[in-house]
Amino acid sequence: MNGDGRPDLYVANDLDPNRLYVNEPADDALGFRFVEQGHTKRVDDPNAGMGIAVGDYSGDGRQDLFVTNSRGQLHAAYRARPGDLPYADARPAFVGALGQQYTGWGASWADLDLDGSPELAIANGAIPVTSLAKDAQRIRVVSTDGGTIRALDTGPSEPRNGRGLAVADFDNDGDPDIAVNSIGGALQLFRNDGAKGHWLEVGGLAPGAVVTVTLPDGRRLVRELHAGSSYLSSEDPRAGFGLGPATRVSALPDQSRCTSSILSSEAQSAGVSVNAMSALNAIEMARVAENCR
Ligand SMILES: [Ca+2]
Ligand SMILES: [Ca+2]
Ligand SMILES: [Ca+2]
Ligand SMILES: [Ca+2]
Repeated sequence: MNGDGRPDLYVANDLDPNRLYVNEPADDALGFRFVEQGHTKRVDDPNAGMGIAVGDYSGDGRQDLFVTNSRGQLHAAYRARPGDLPYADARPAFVGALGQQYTGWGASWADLDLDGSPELAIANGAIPVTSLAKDAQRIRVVSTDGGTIRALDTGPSEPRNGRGLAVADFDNDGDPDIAVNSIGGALQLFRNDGAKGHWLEVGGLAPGAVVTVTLPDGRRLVRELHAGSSYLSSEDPRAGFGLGPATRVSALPDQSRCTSSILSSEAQSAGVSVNAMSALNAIEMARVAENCR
């Protein structure tokens, strides 16, 4: 959360305010302690927090927070700011696209159309569940292009009593796909078809690792690898990037403690050959990660 290389904990906390436990060094056998800073950093939303999505929707390289809440409450959204500044309240940017009629659960950022800007997918389902049919709600997806949050058409998806939501490129064709589990319903697997952009998938790194991809126009895409985010779910262990029309990028994995390791990997990325690029990068990234241990 504060970019110091020590993993922190952010907790969506249902009936209590969300908590932020910042990891600080301690002079004892454990070597660290957690200091609660939810209020100080202004991320202590008191609503019915369920799922957490972490991603840089604002495009400044800093990881922002989105937390799903219940019907009638605004979902919590926090934009990271530089240095020690508290997070900015980004709820007003999202409410126009998401409204307050849905109860949100799992949530994940992913660049679904591979254009270099992330989308946010949210599983929904009303509570308390009194009727599986009546309480079912559709998955929602918003785009963030140009800093404006817009609702996207999710097509003819069946409403479900959605809970967990996980993003992974399950068919390994470069675009992120979405799985949603639900109460009293079958798993939904949304295969992503038609994304036009080029892409890069970086594997072989541990959760907490940060990968930065620099596009030819200088724009930086920063992804942090997570395990167990969203809600009752976990993500693809690879970091996926949509590159838009770019066919050459540089990628830099950074595990923070590893300040002496620098990798600038340039490779061709076009059409099907991008798979070879991903494999090449995965090997190089794994080597850098090994050096960092
Ligand atoms: Ca930290
Ligand atoms: Ca950001
Ligand atoms: Ca996109
Ligand atoms: Ca896919």
